[in-house]
Amino acid sequence: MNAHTETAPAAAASGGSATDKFLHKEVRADTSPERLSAIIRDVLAALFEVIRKHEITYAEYDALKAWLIKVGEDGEWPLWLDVFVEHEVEAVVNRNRQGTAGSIEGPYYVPGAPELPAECDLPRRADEEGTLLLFQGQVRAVDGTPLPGATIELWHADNDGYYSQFAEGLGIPEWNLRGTIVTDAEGRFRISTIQPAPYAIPTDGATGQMTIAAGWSPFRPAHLHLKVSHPGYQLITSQLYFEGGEYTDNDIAQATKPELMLNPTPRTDGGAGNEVTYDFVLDPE
Ligand code: MBD
Ligand code: FE
Repeated sequence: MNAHTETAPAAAASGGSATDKFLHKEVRADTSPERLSAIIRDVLAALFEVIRKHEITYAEYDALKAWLIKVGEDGEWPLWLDVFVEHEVEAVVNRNRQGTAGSIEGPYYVPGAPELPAECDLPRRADEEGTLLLFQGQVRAVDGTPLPGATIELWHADNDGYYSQFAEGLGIPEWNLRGTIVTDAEGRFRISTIQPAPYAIPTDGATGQMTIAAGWSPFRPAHLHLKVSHPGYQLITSQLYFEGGEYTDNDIAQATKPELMLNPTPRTDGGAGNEVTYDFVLDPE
């Protein structure tokens, strides 16, 4: 516990503010009426199967209605969908990748974070808590060619598991622990930040209430979020986790992968904190 935990944000101010952000996103799926019909029919068929299998009662049907209404009222549809559904979409969309594995984007990405040079400090408060982390590596193509001028969008939670712009009332600066890093002439980057804490789904909103009611853990393991891109290559959205960290084998969002584990070790160059190297490999378009 520390100063930042004293005013835990309400669900409406964390999971809920993801709805306000999402409503600014341009959404266009171009799904044909035939495809839409087939998808909806299959979704309903899967639901009917569950109703028959579990012999759903009218009380349970009404509880479902009440809960669905509350997810919307709490503004938690982006949170609920990204926690419980996105991993399956990610698996399908990225199934043929040769390069770095993908993982889910989650509800807390914000485009347009300040641009930073290859060697940089991710914006953080003067009194930012947490173990310092030097995160370095290289961006390459699948054929091994280094990619100078590649873009790494990096965002992550603070030492209490909160994201800037999604924790009203905590006074976290707008772009705290968010940045758009551009790789150097050799495709390398060297970013100084802190290690995030695990994330807990807010337990006062409909998503957390469902999770607790089912007896599930509301946690995600500590993670870094990334979008890595370069003209001529496919953008990859992924996450990196910390080997041996809490909840790495019990992620409520089922978004960990063995190839996305970091193993930071104490810095050997006299600098404080830990260092870790991770290289990204991009698939051609
Ligand atoms: C997160 O921080 C996150 O990454 C996901 C996928 C869902 C909820 C919170
Ligand atoms: Fe996250």
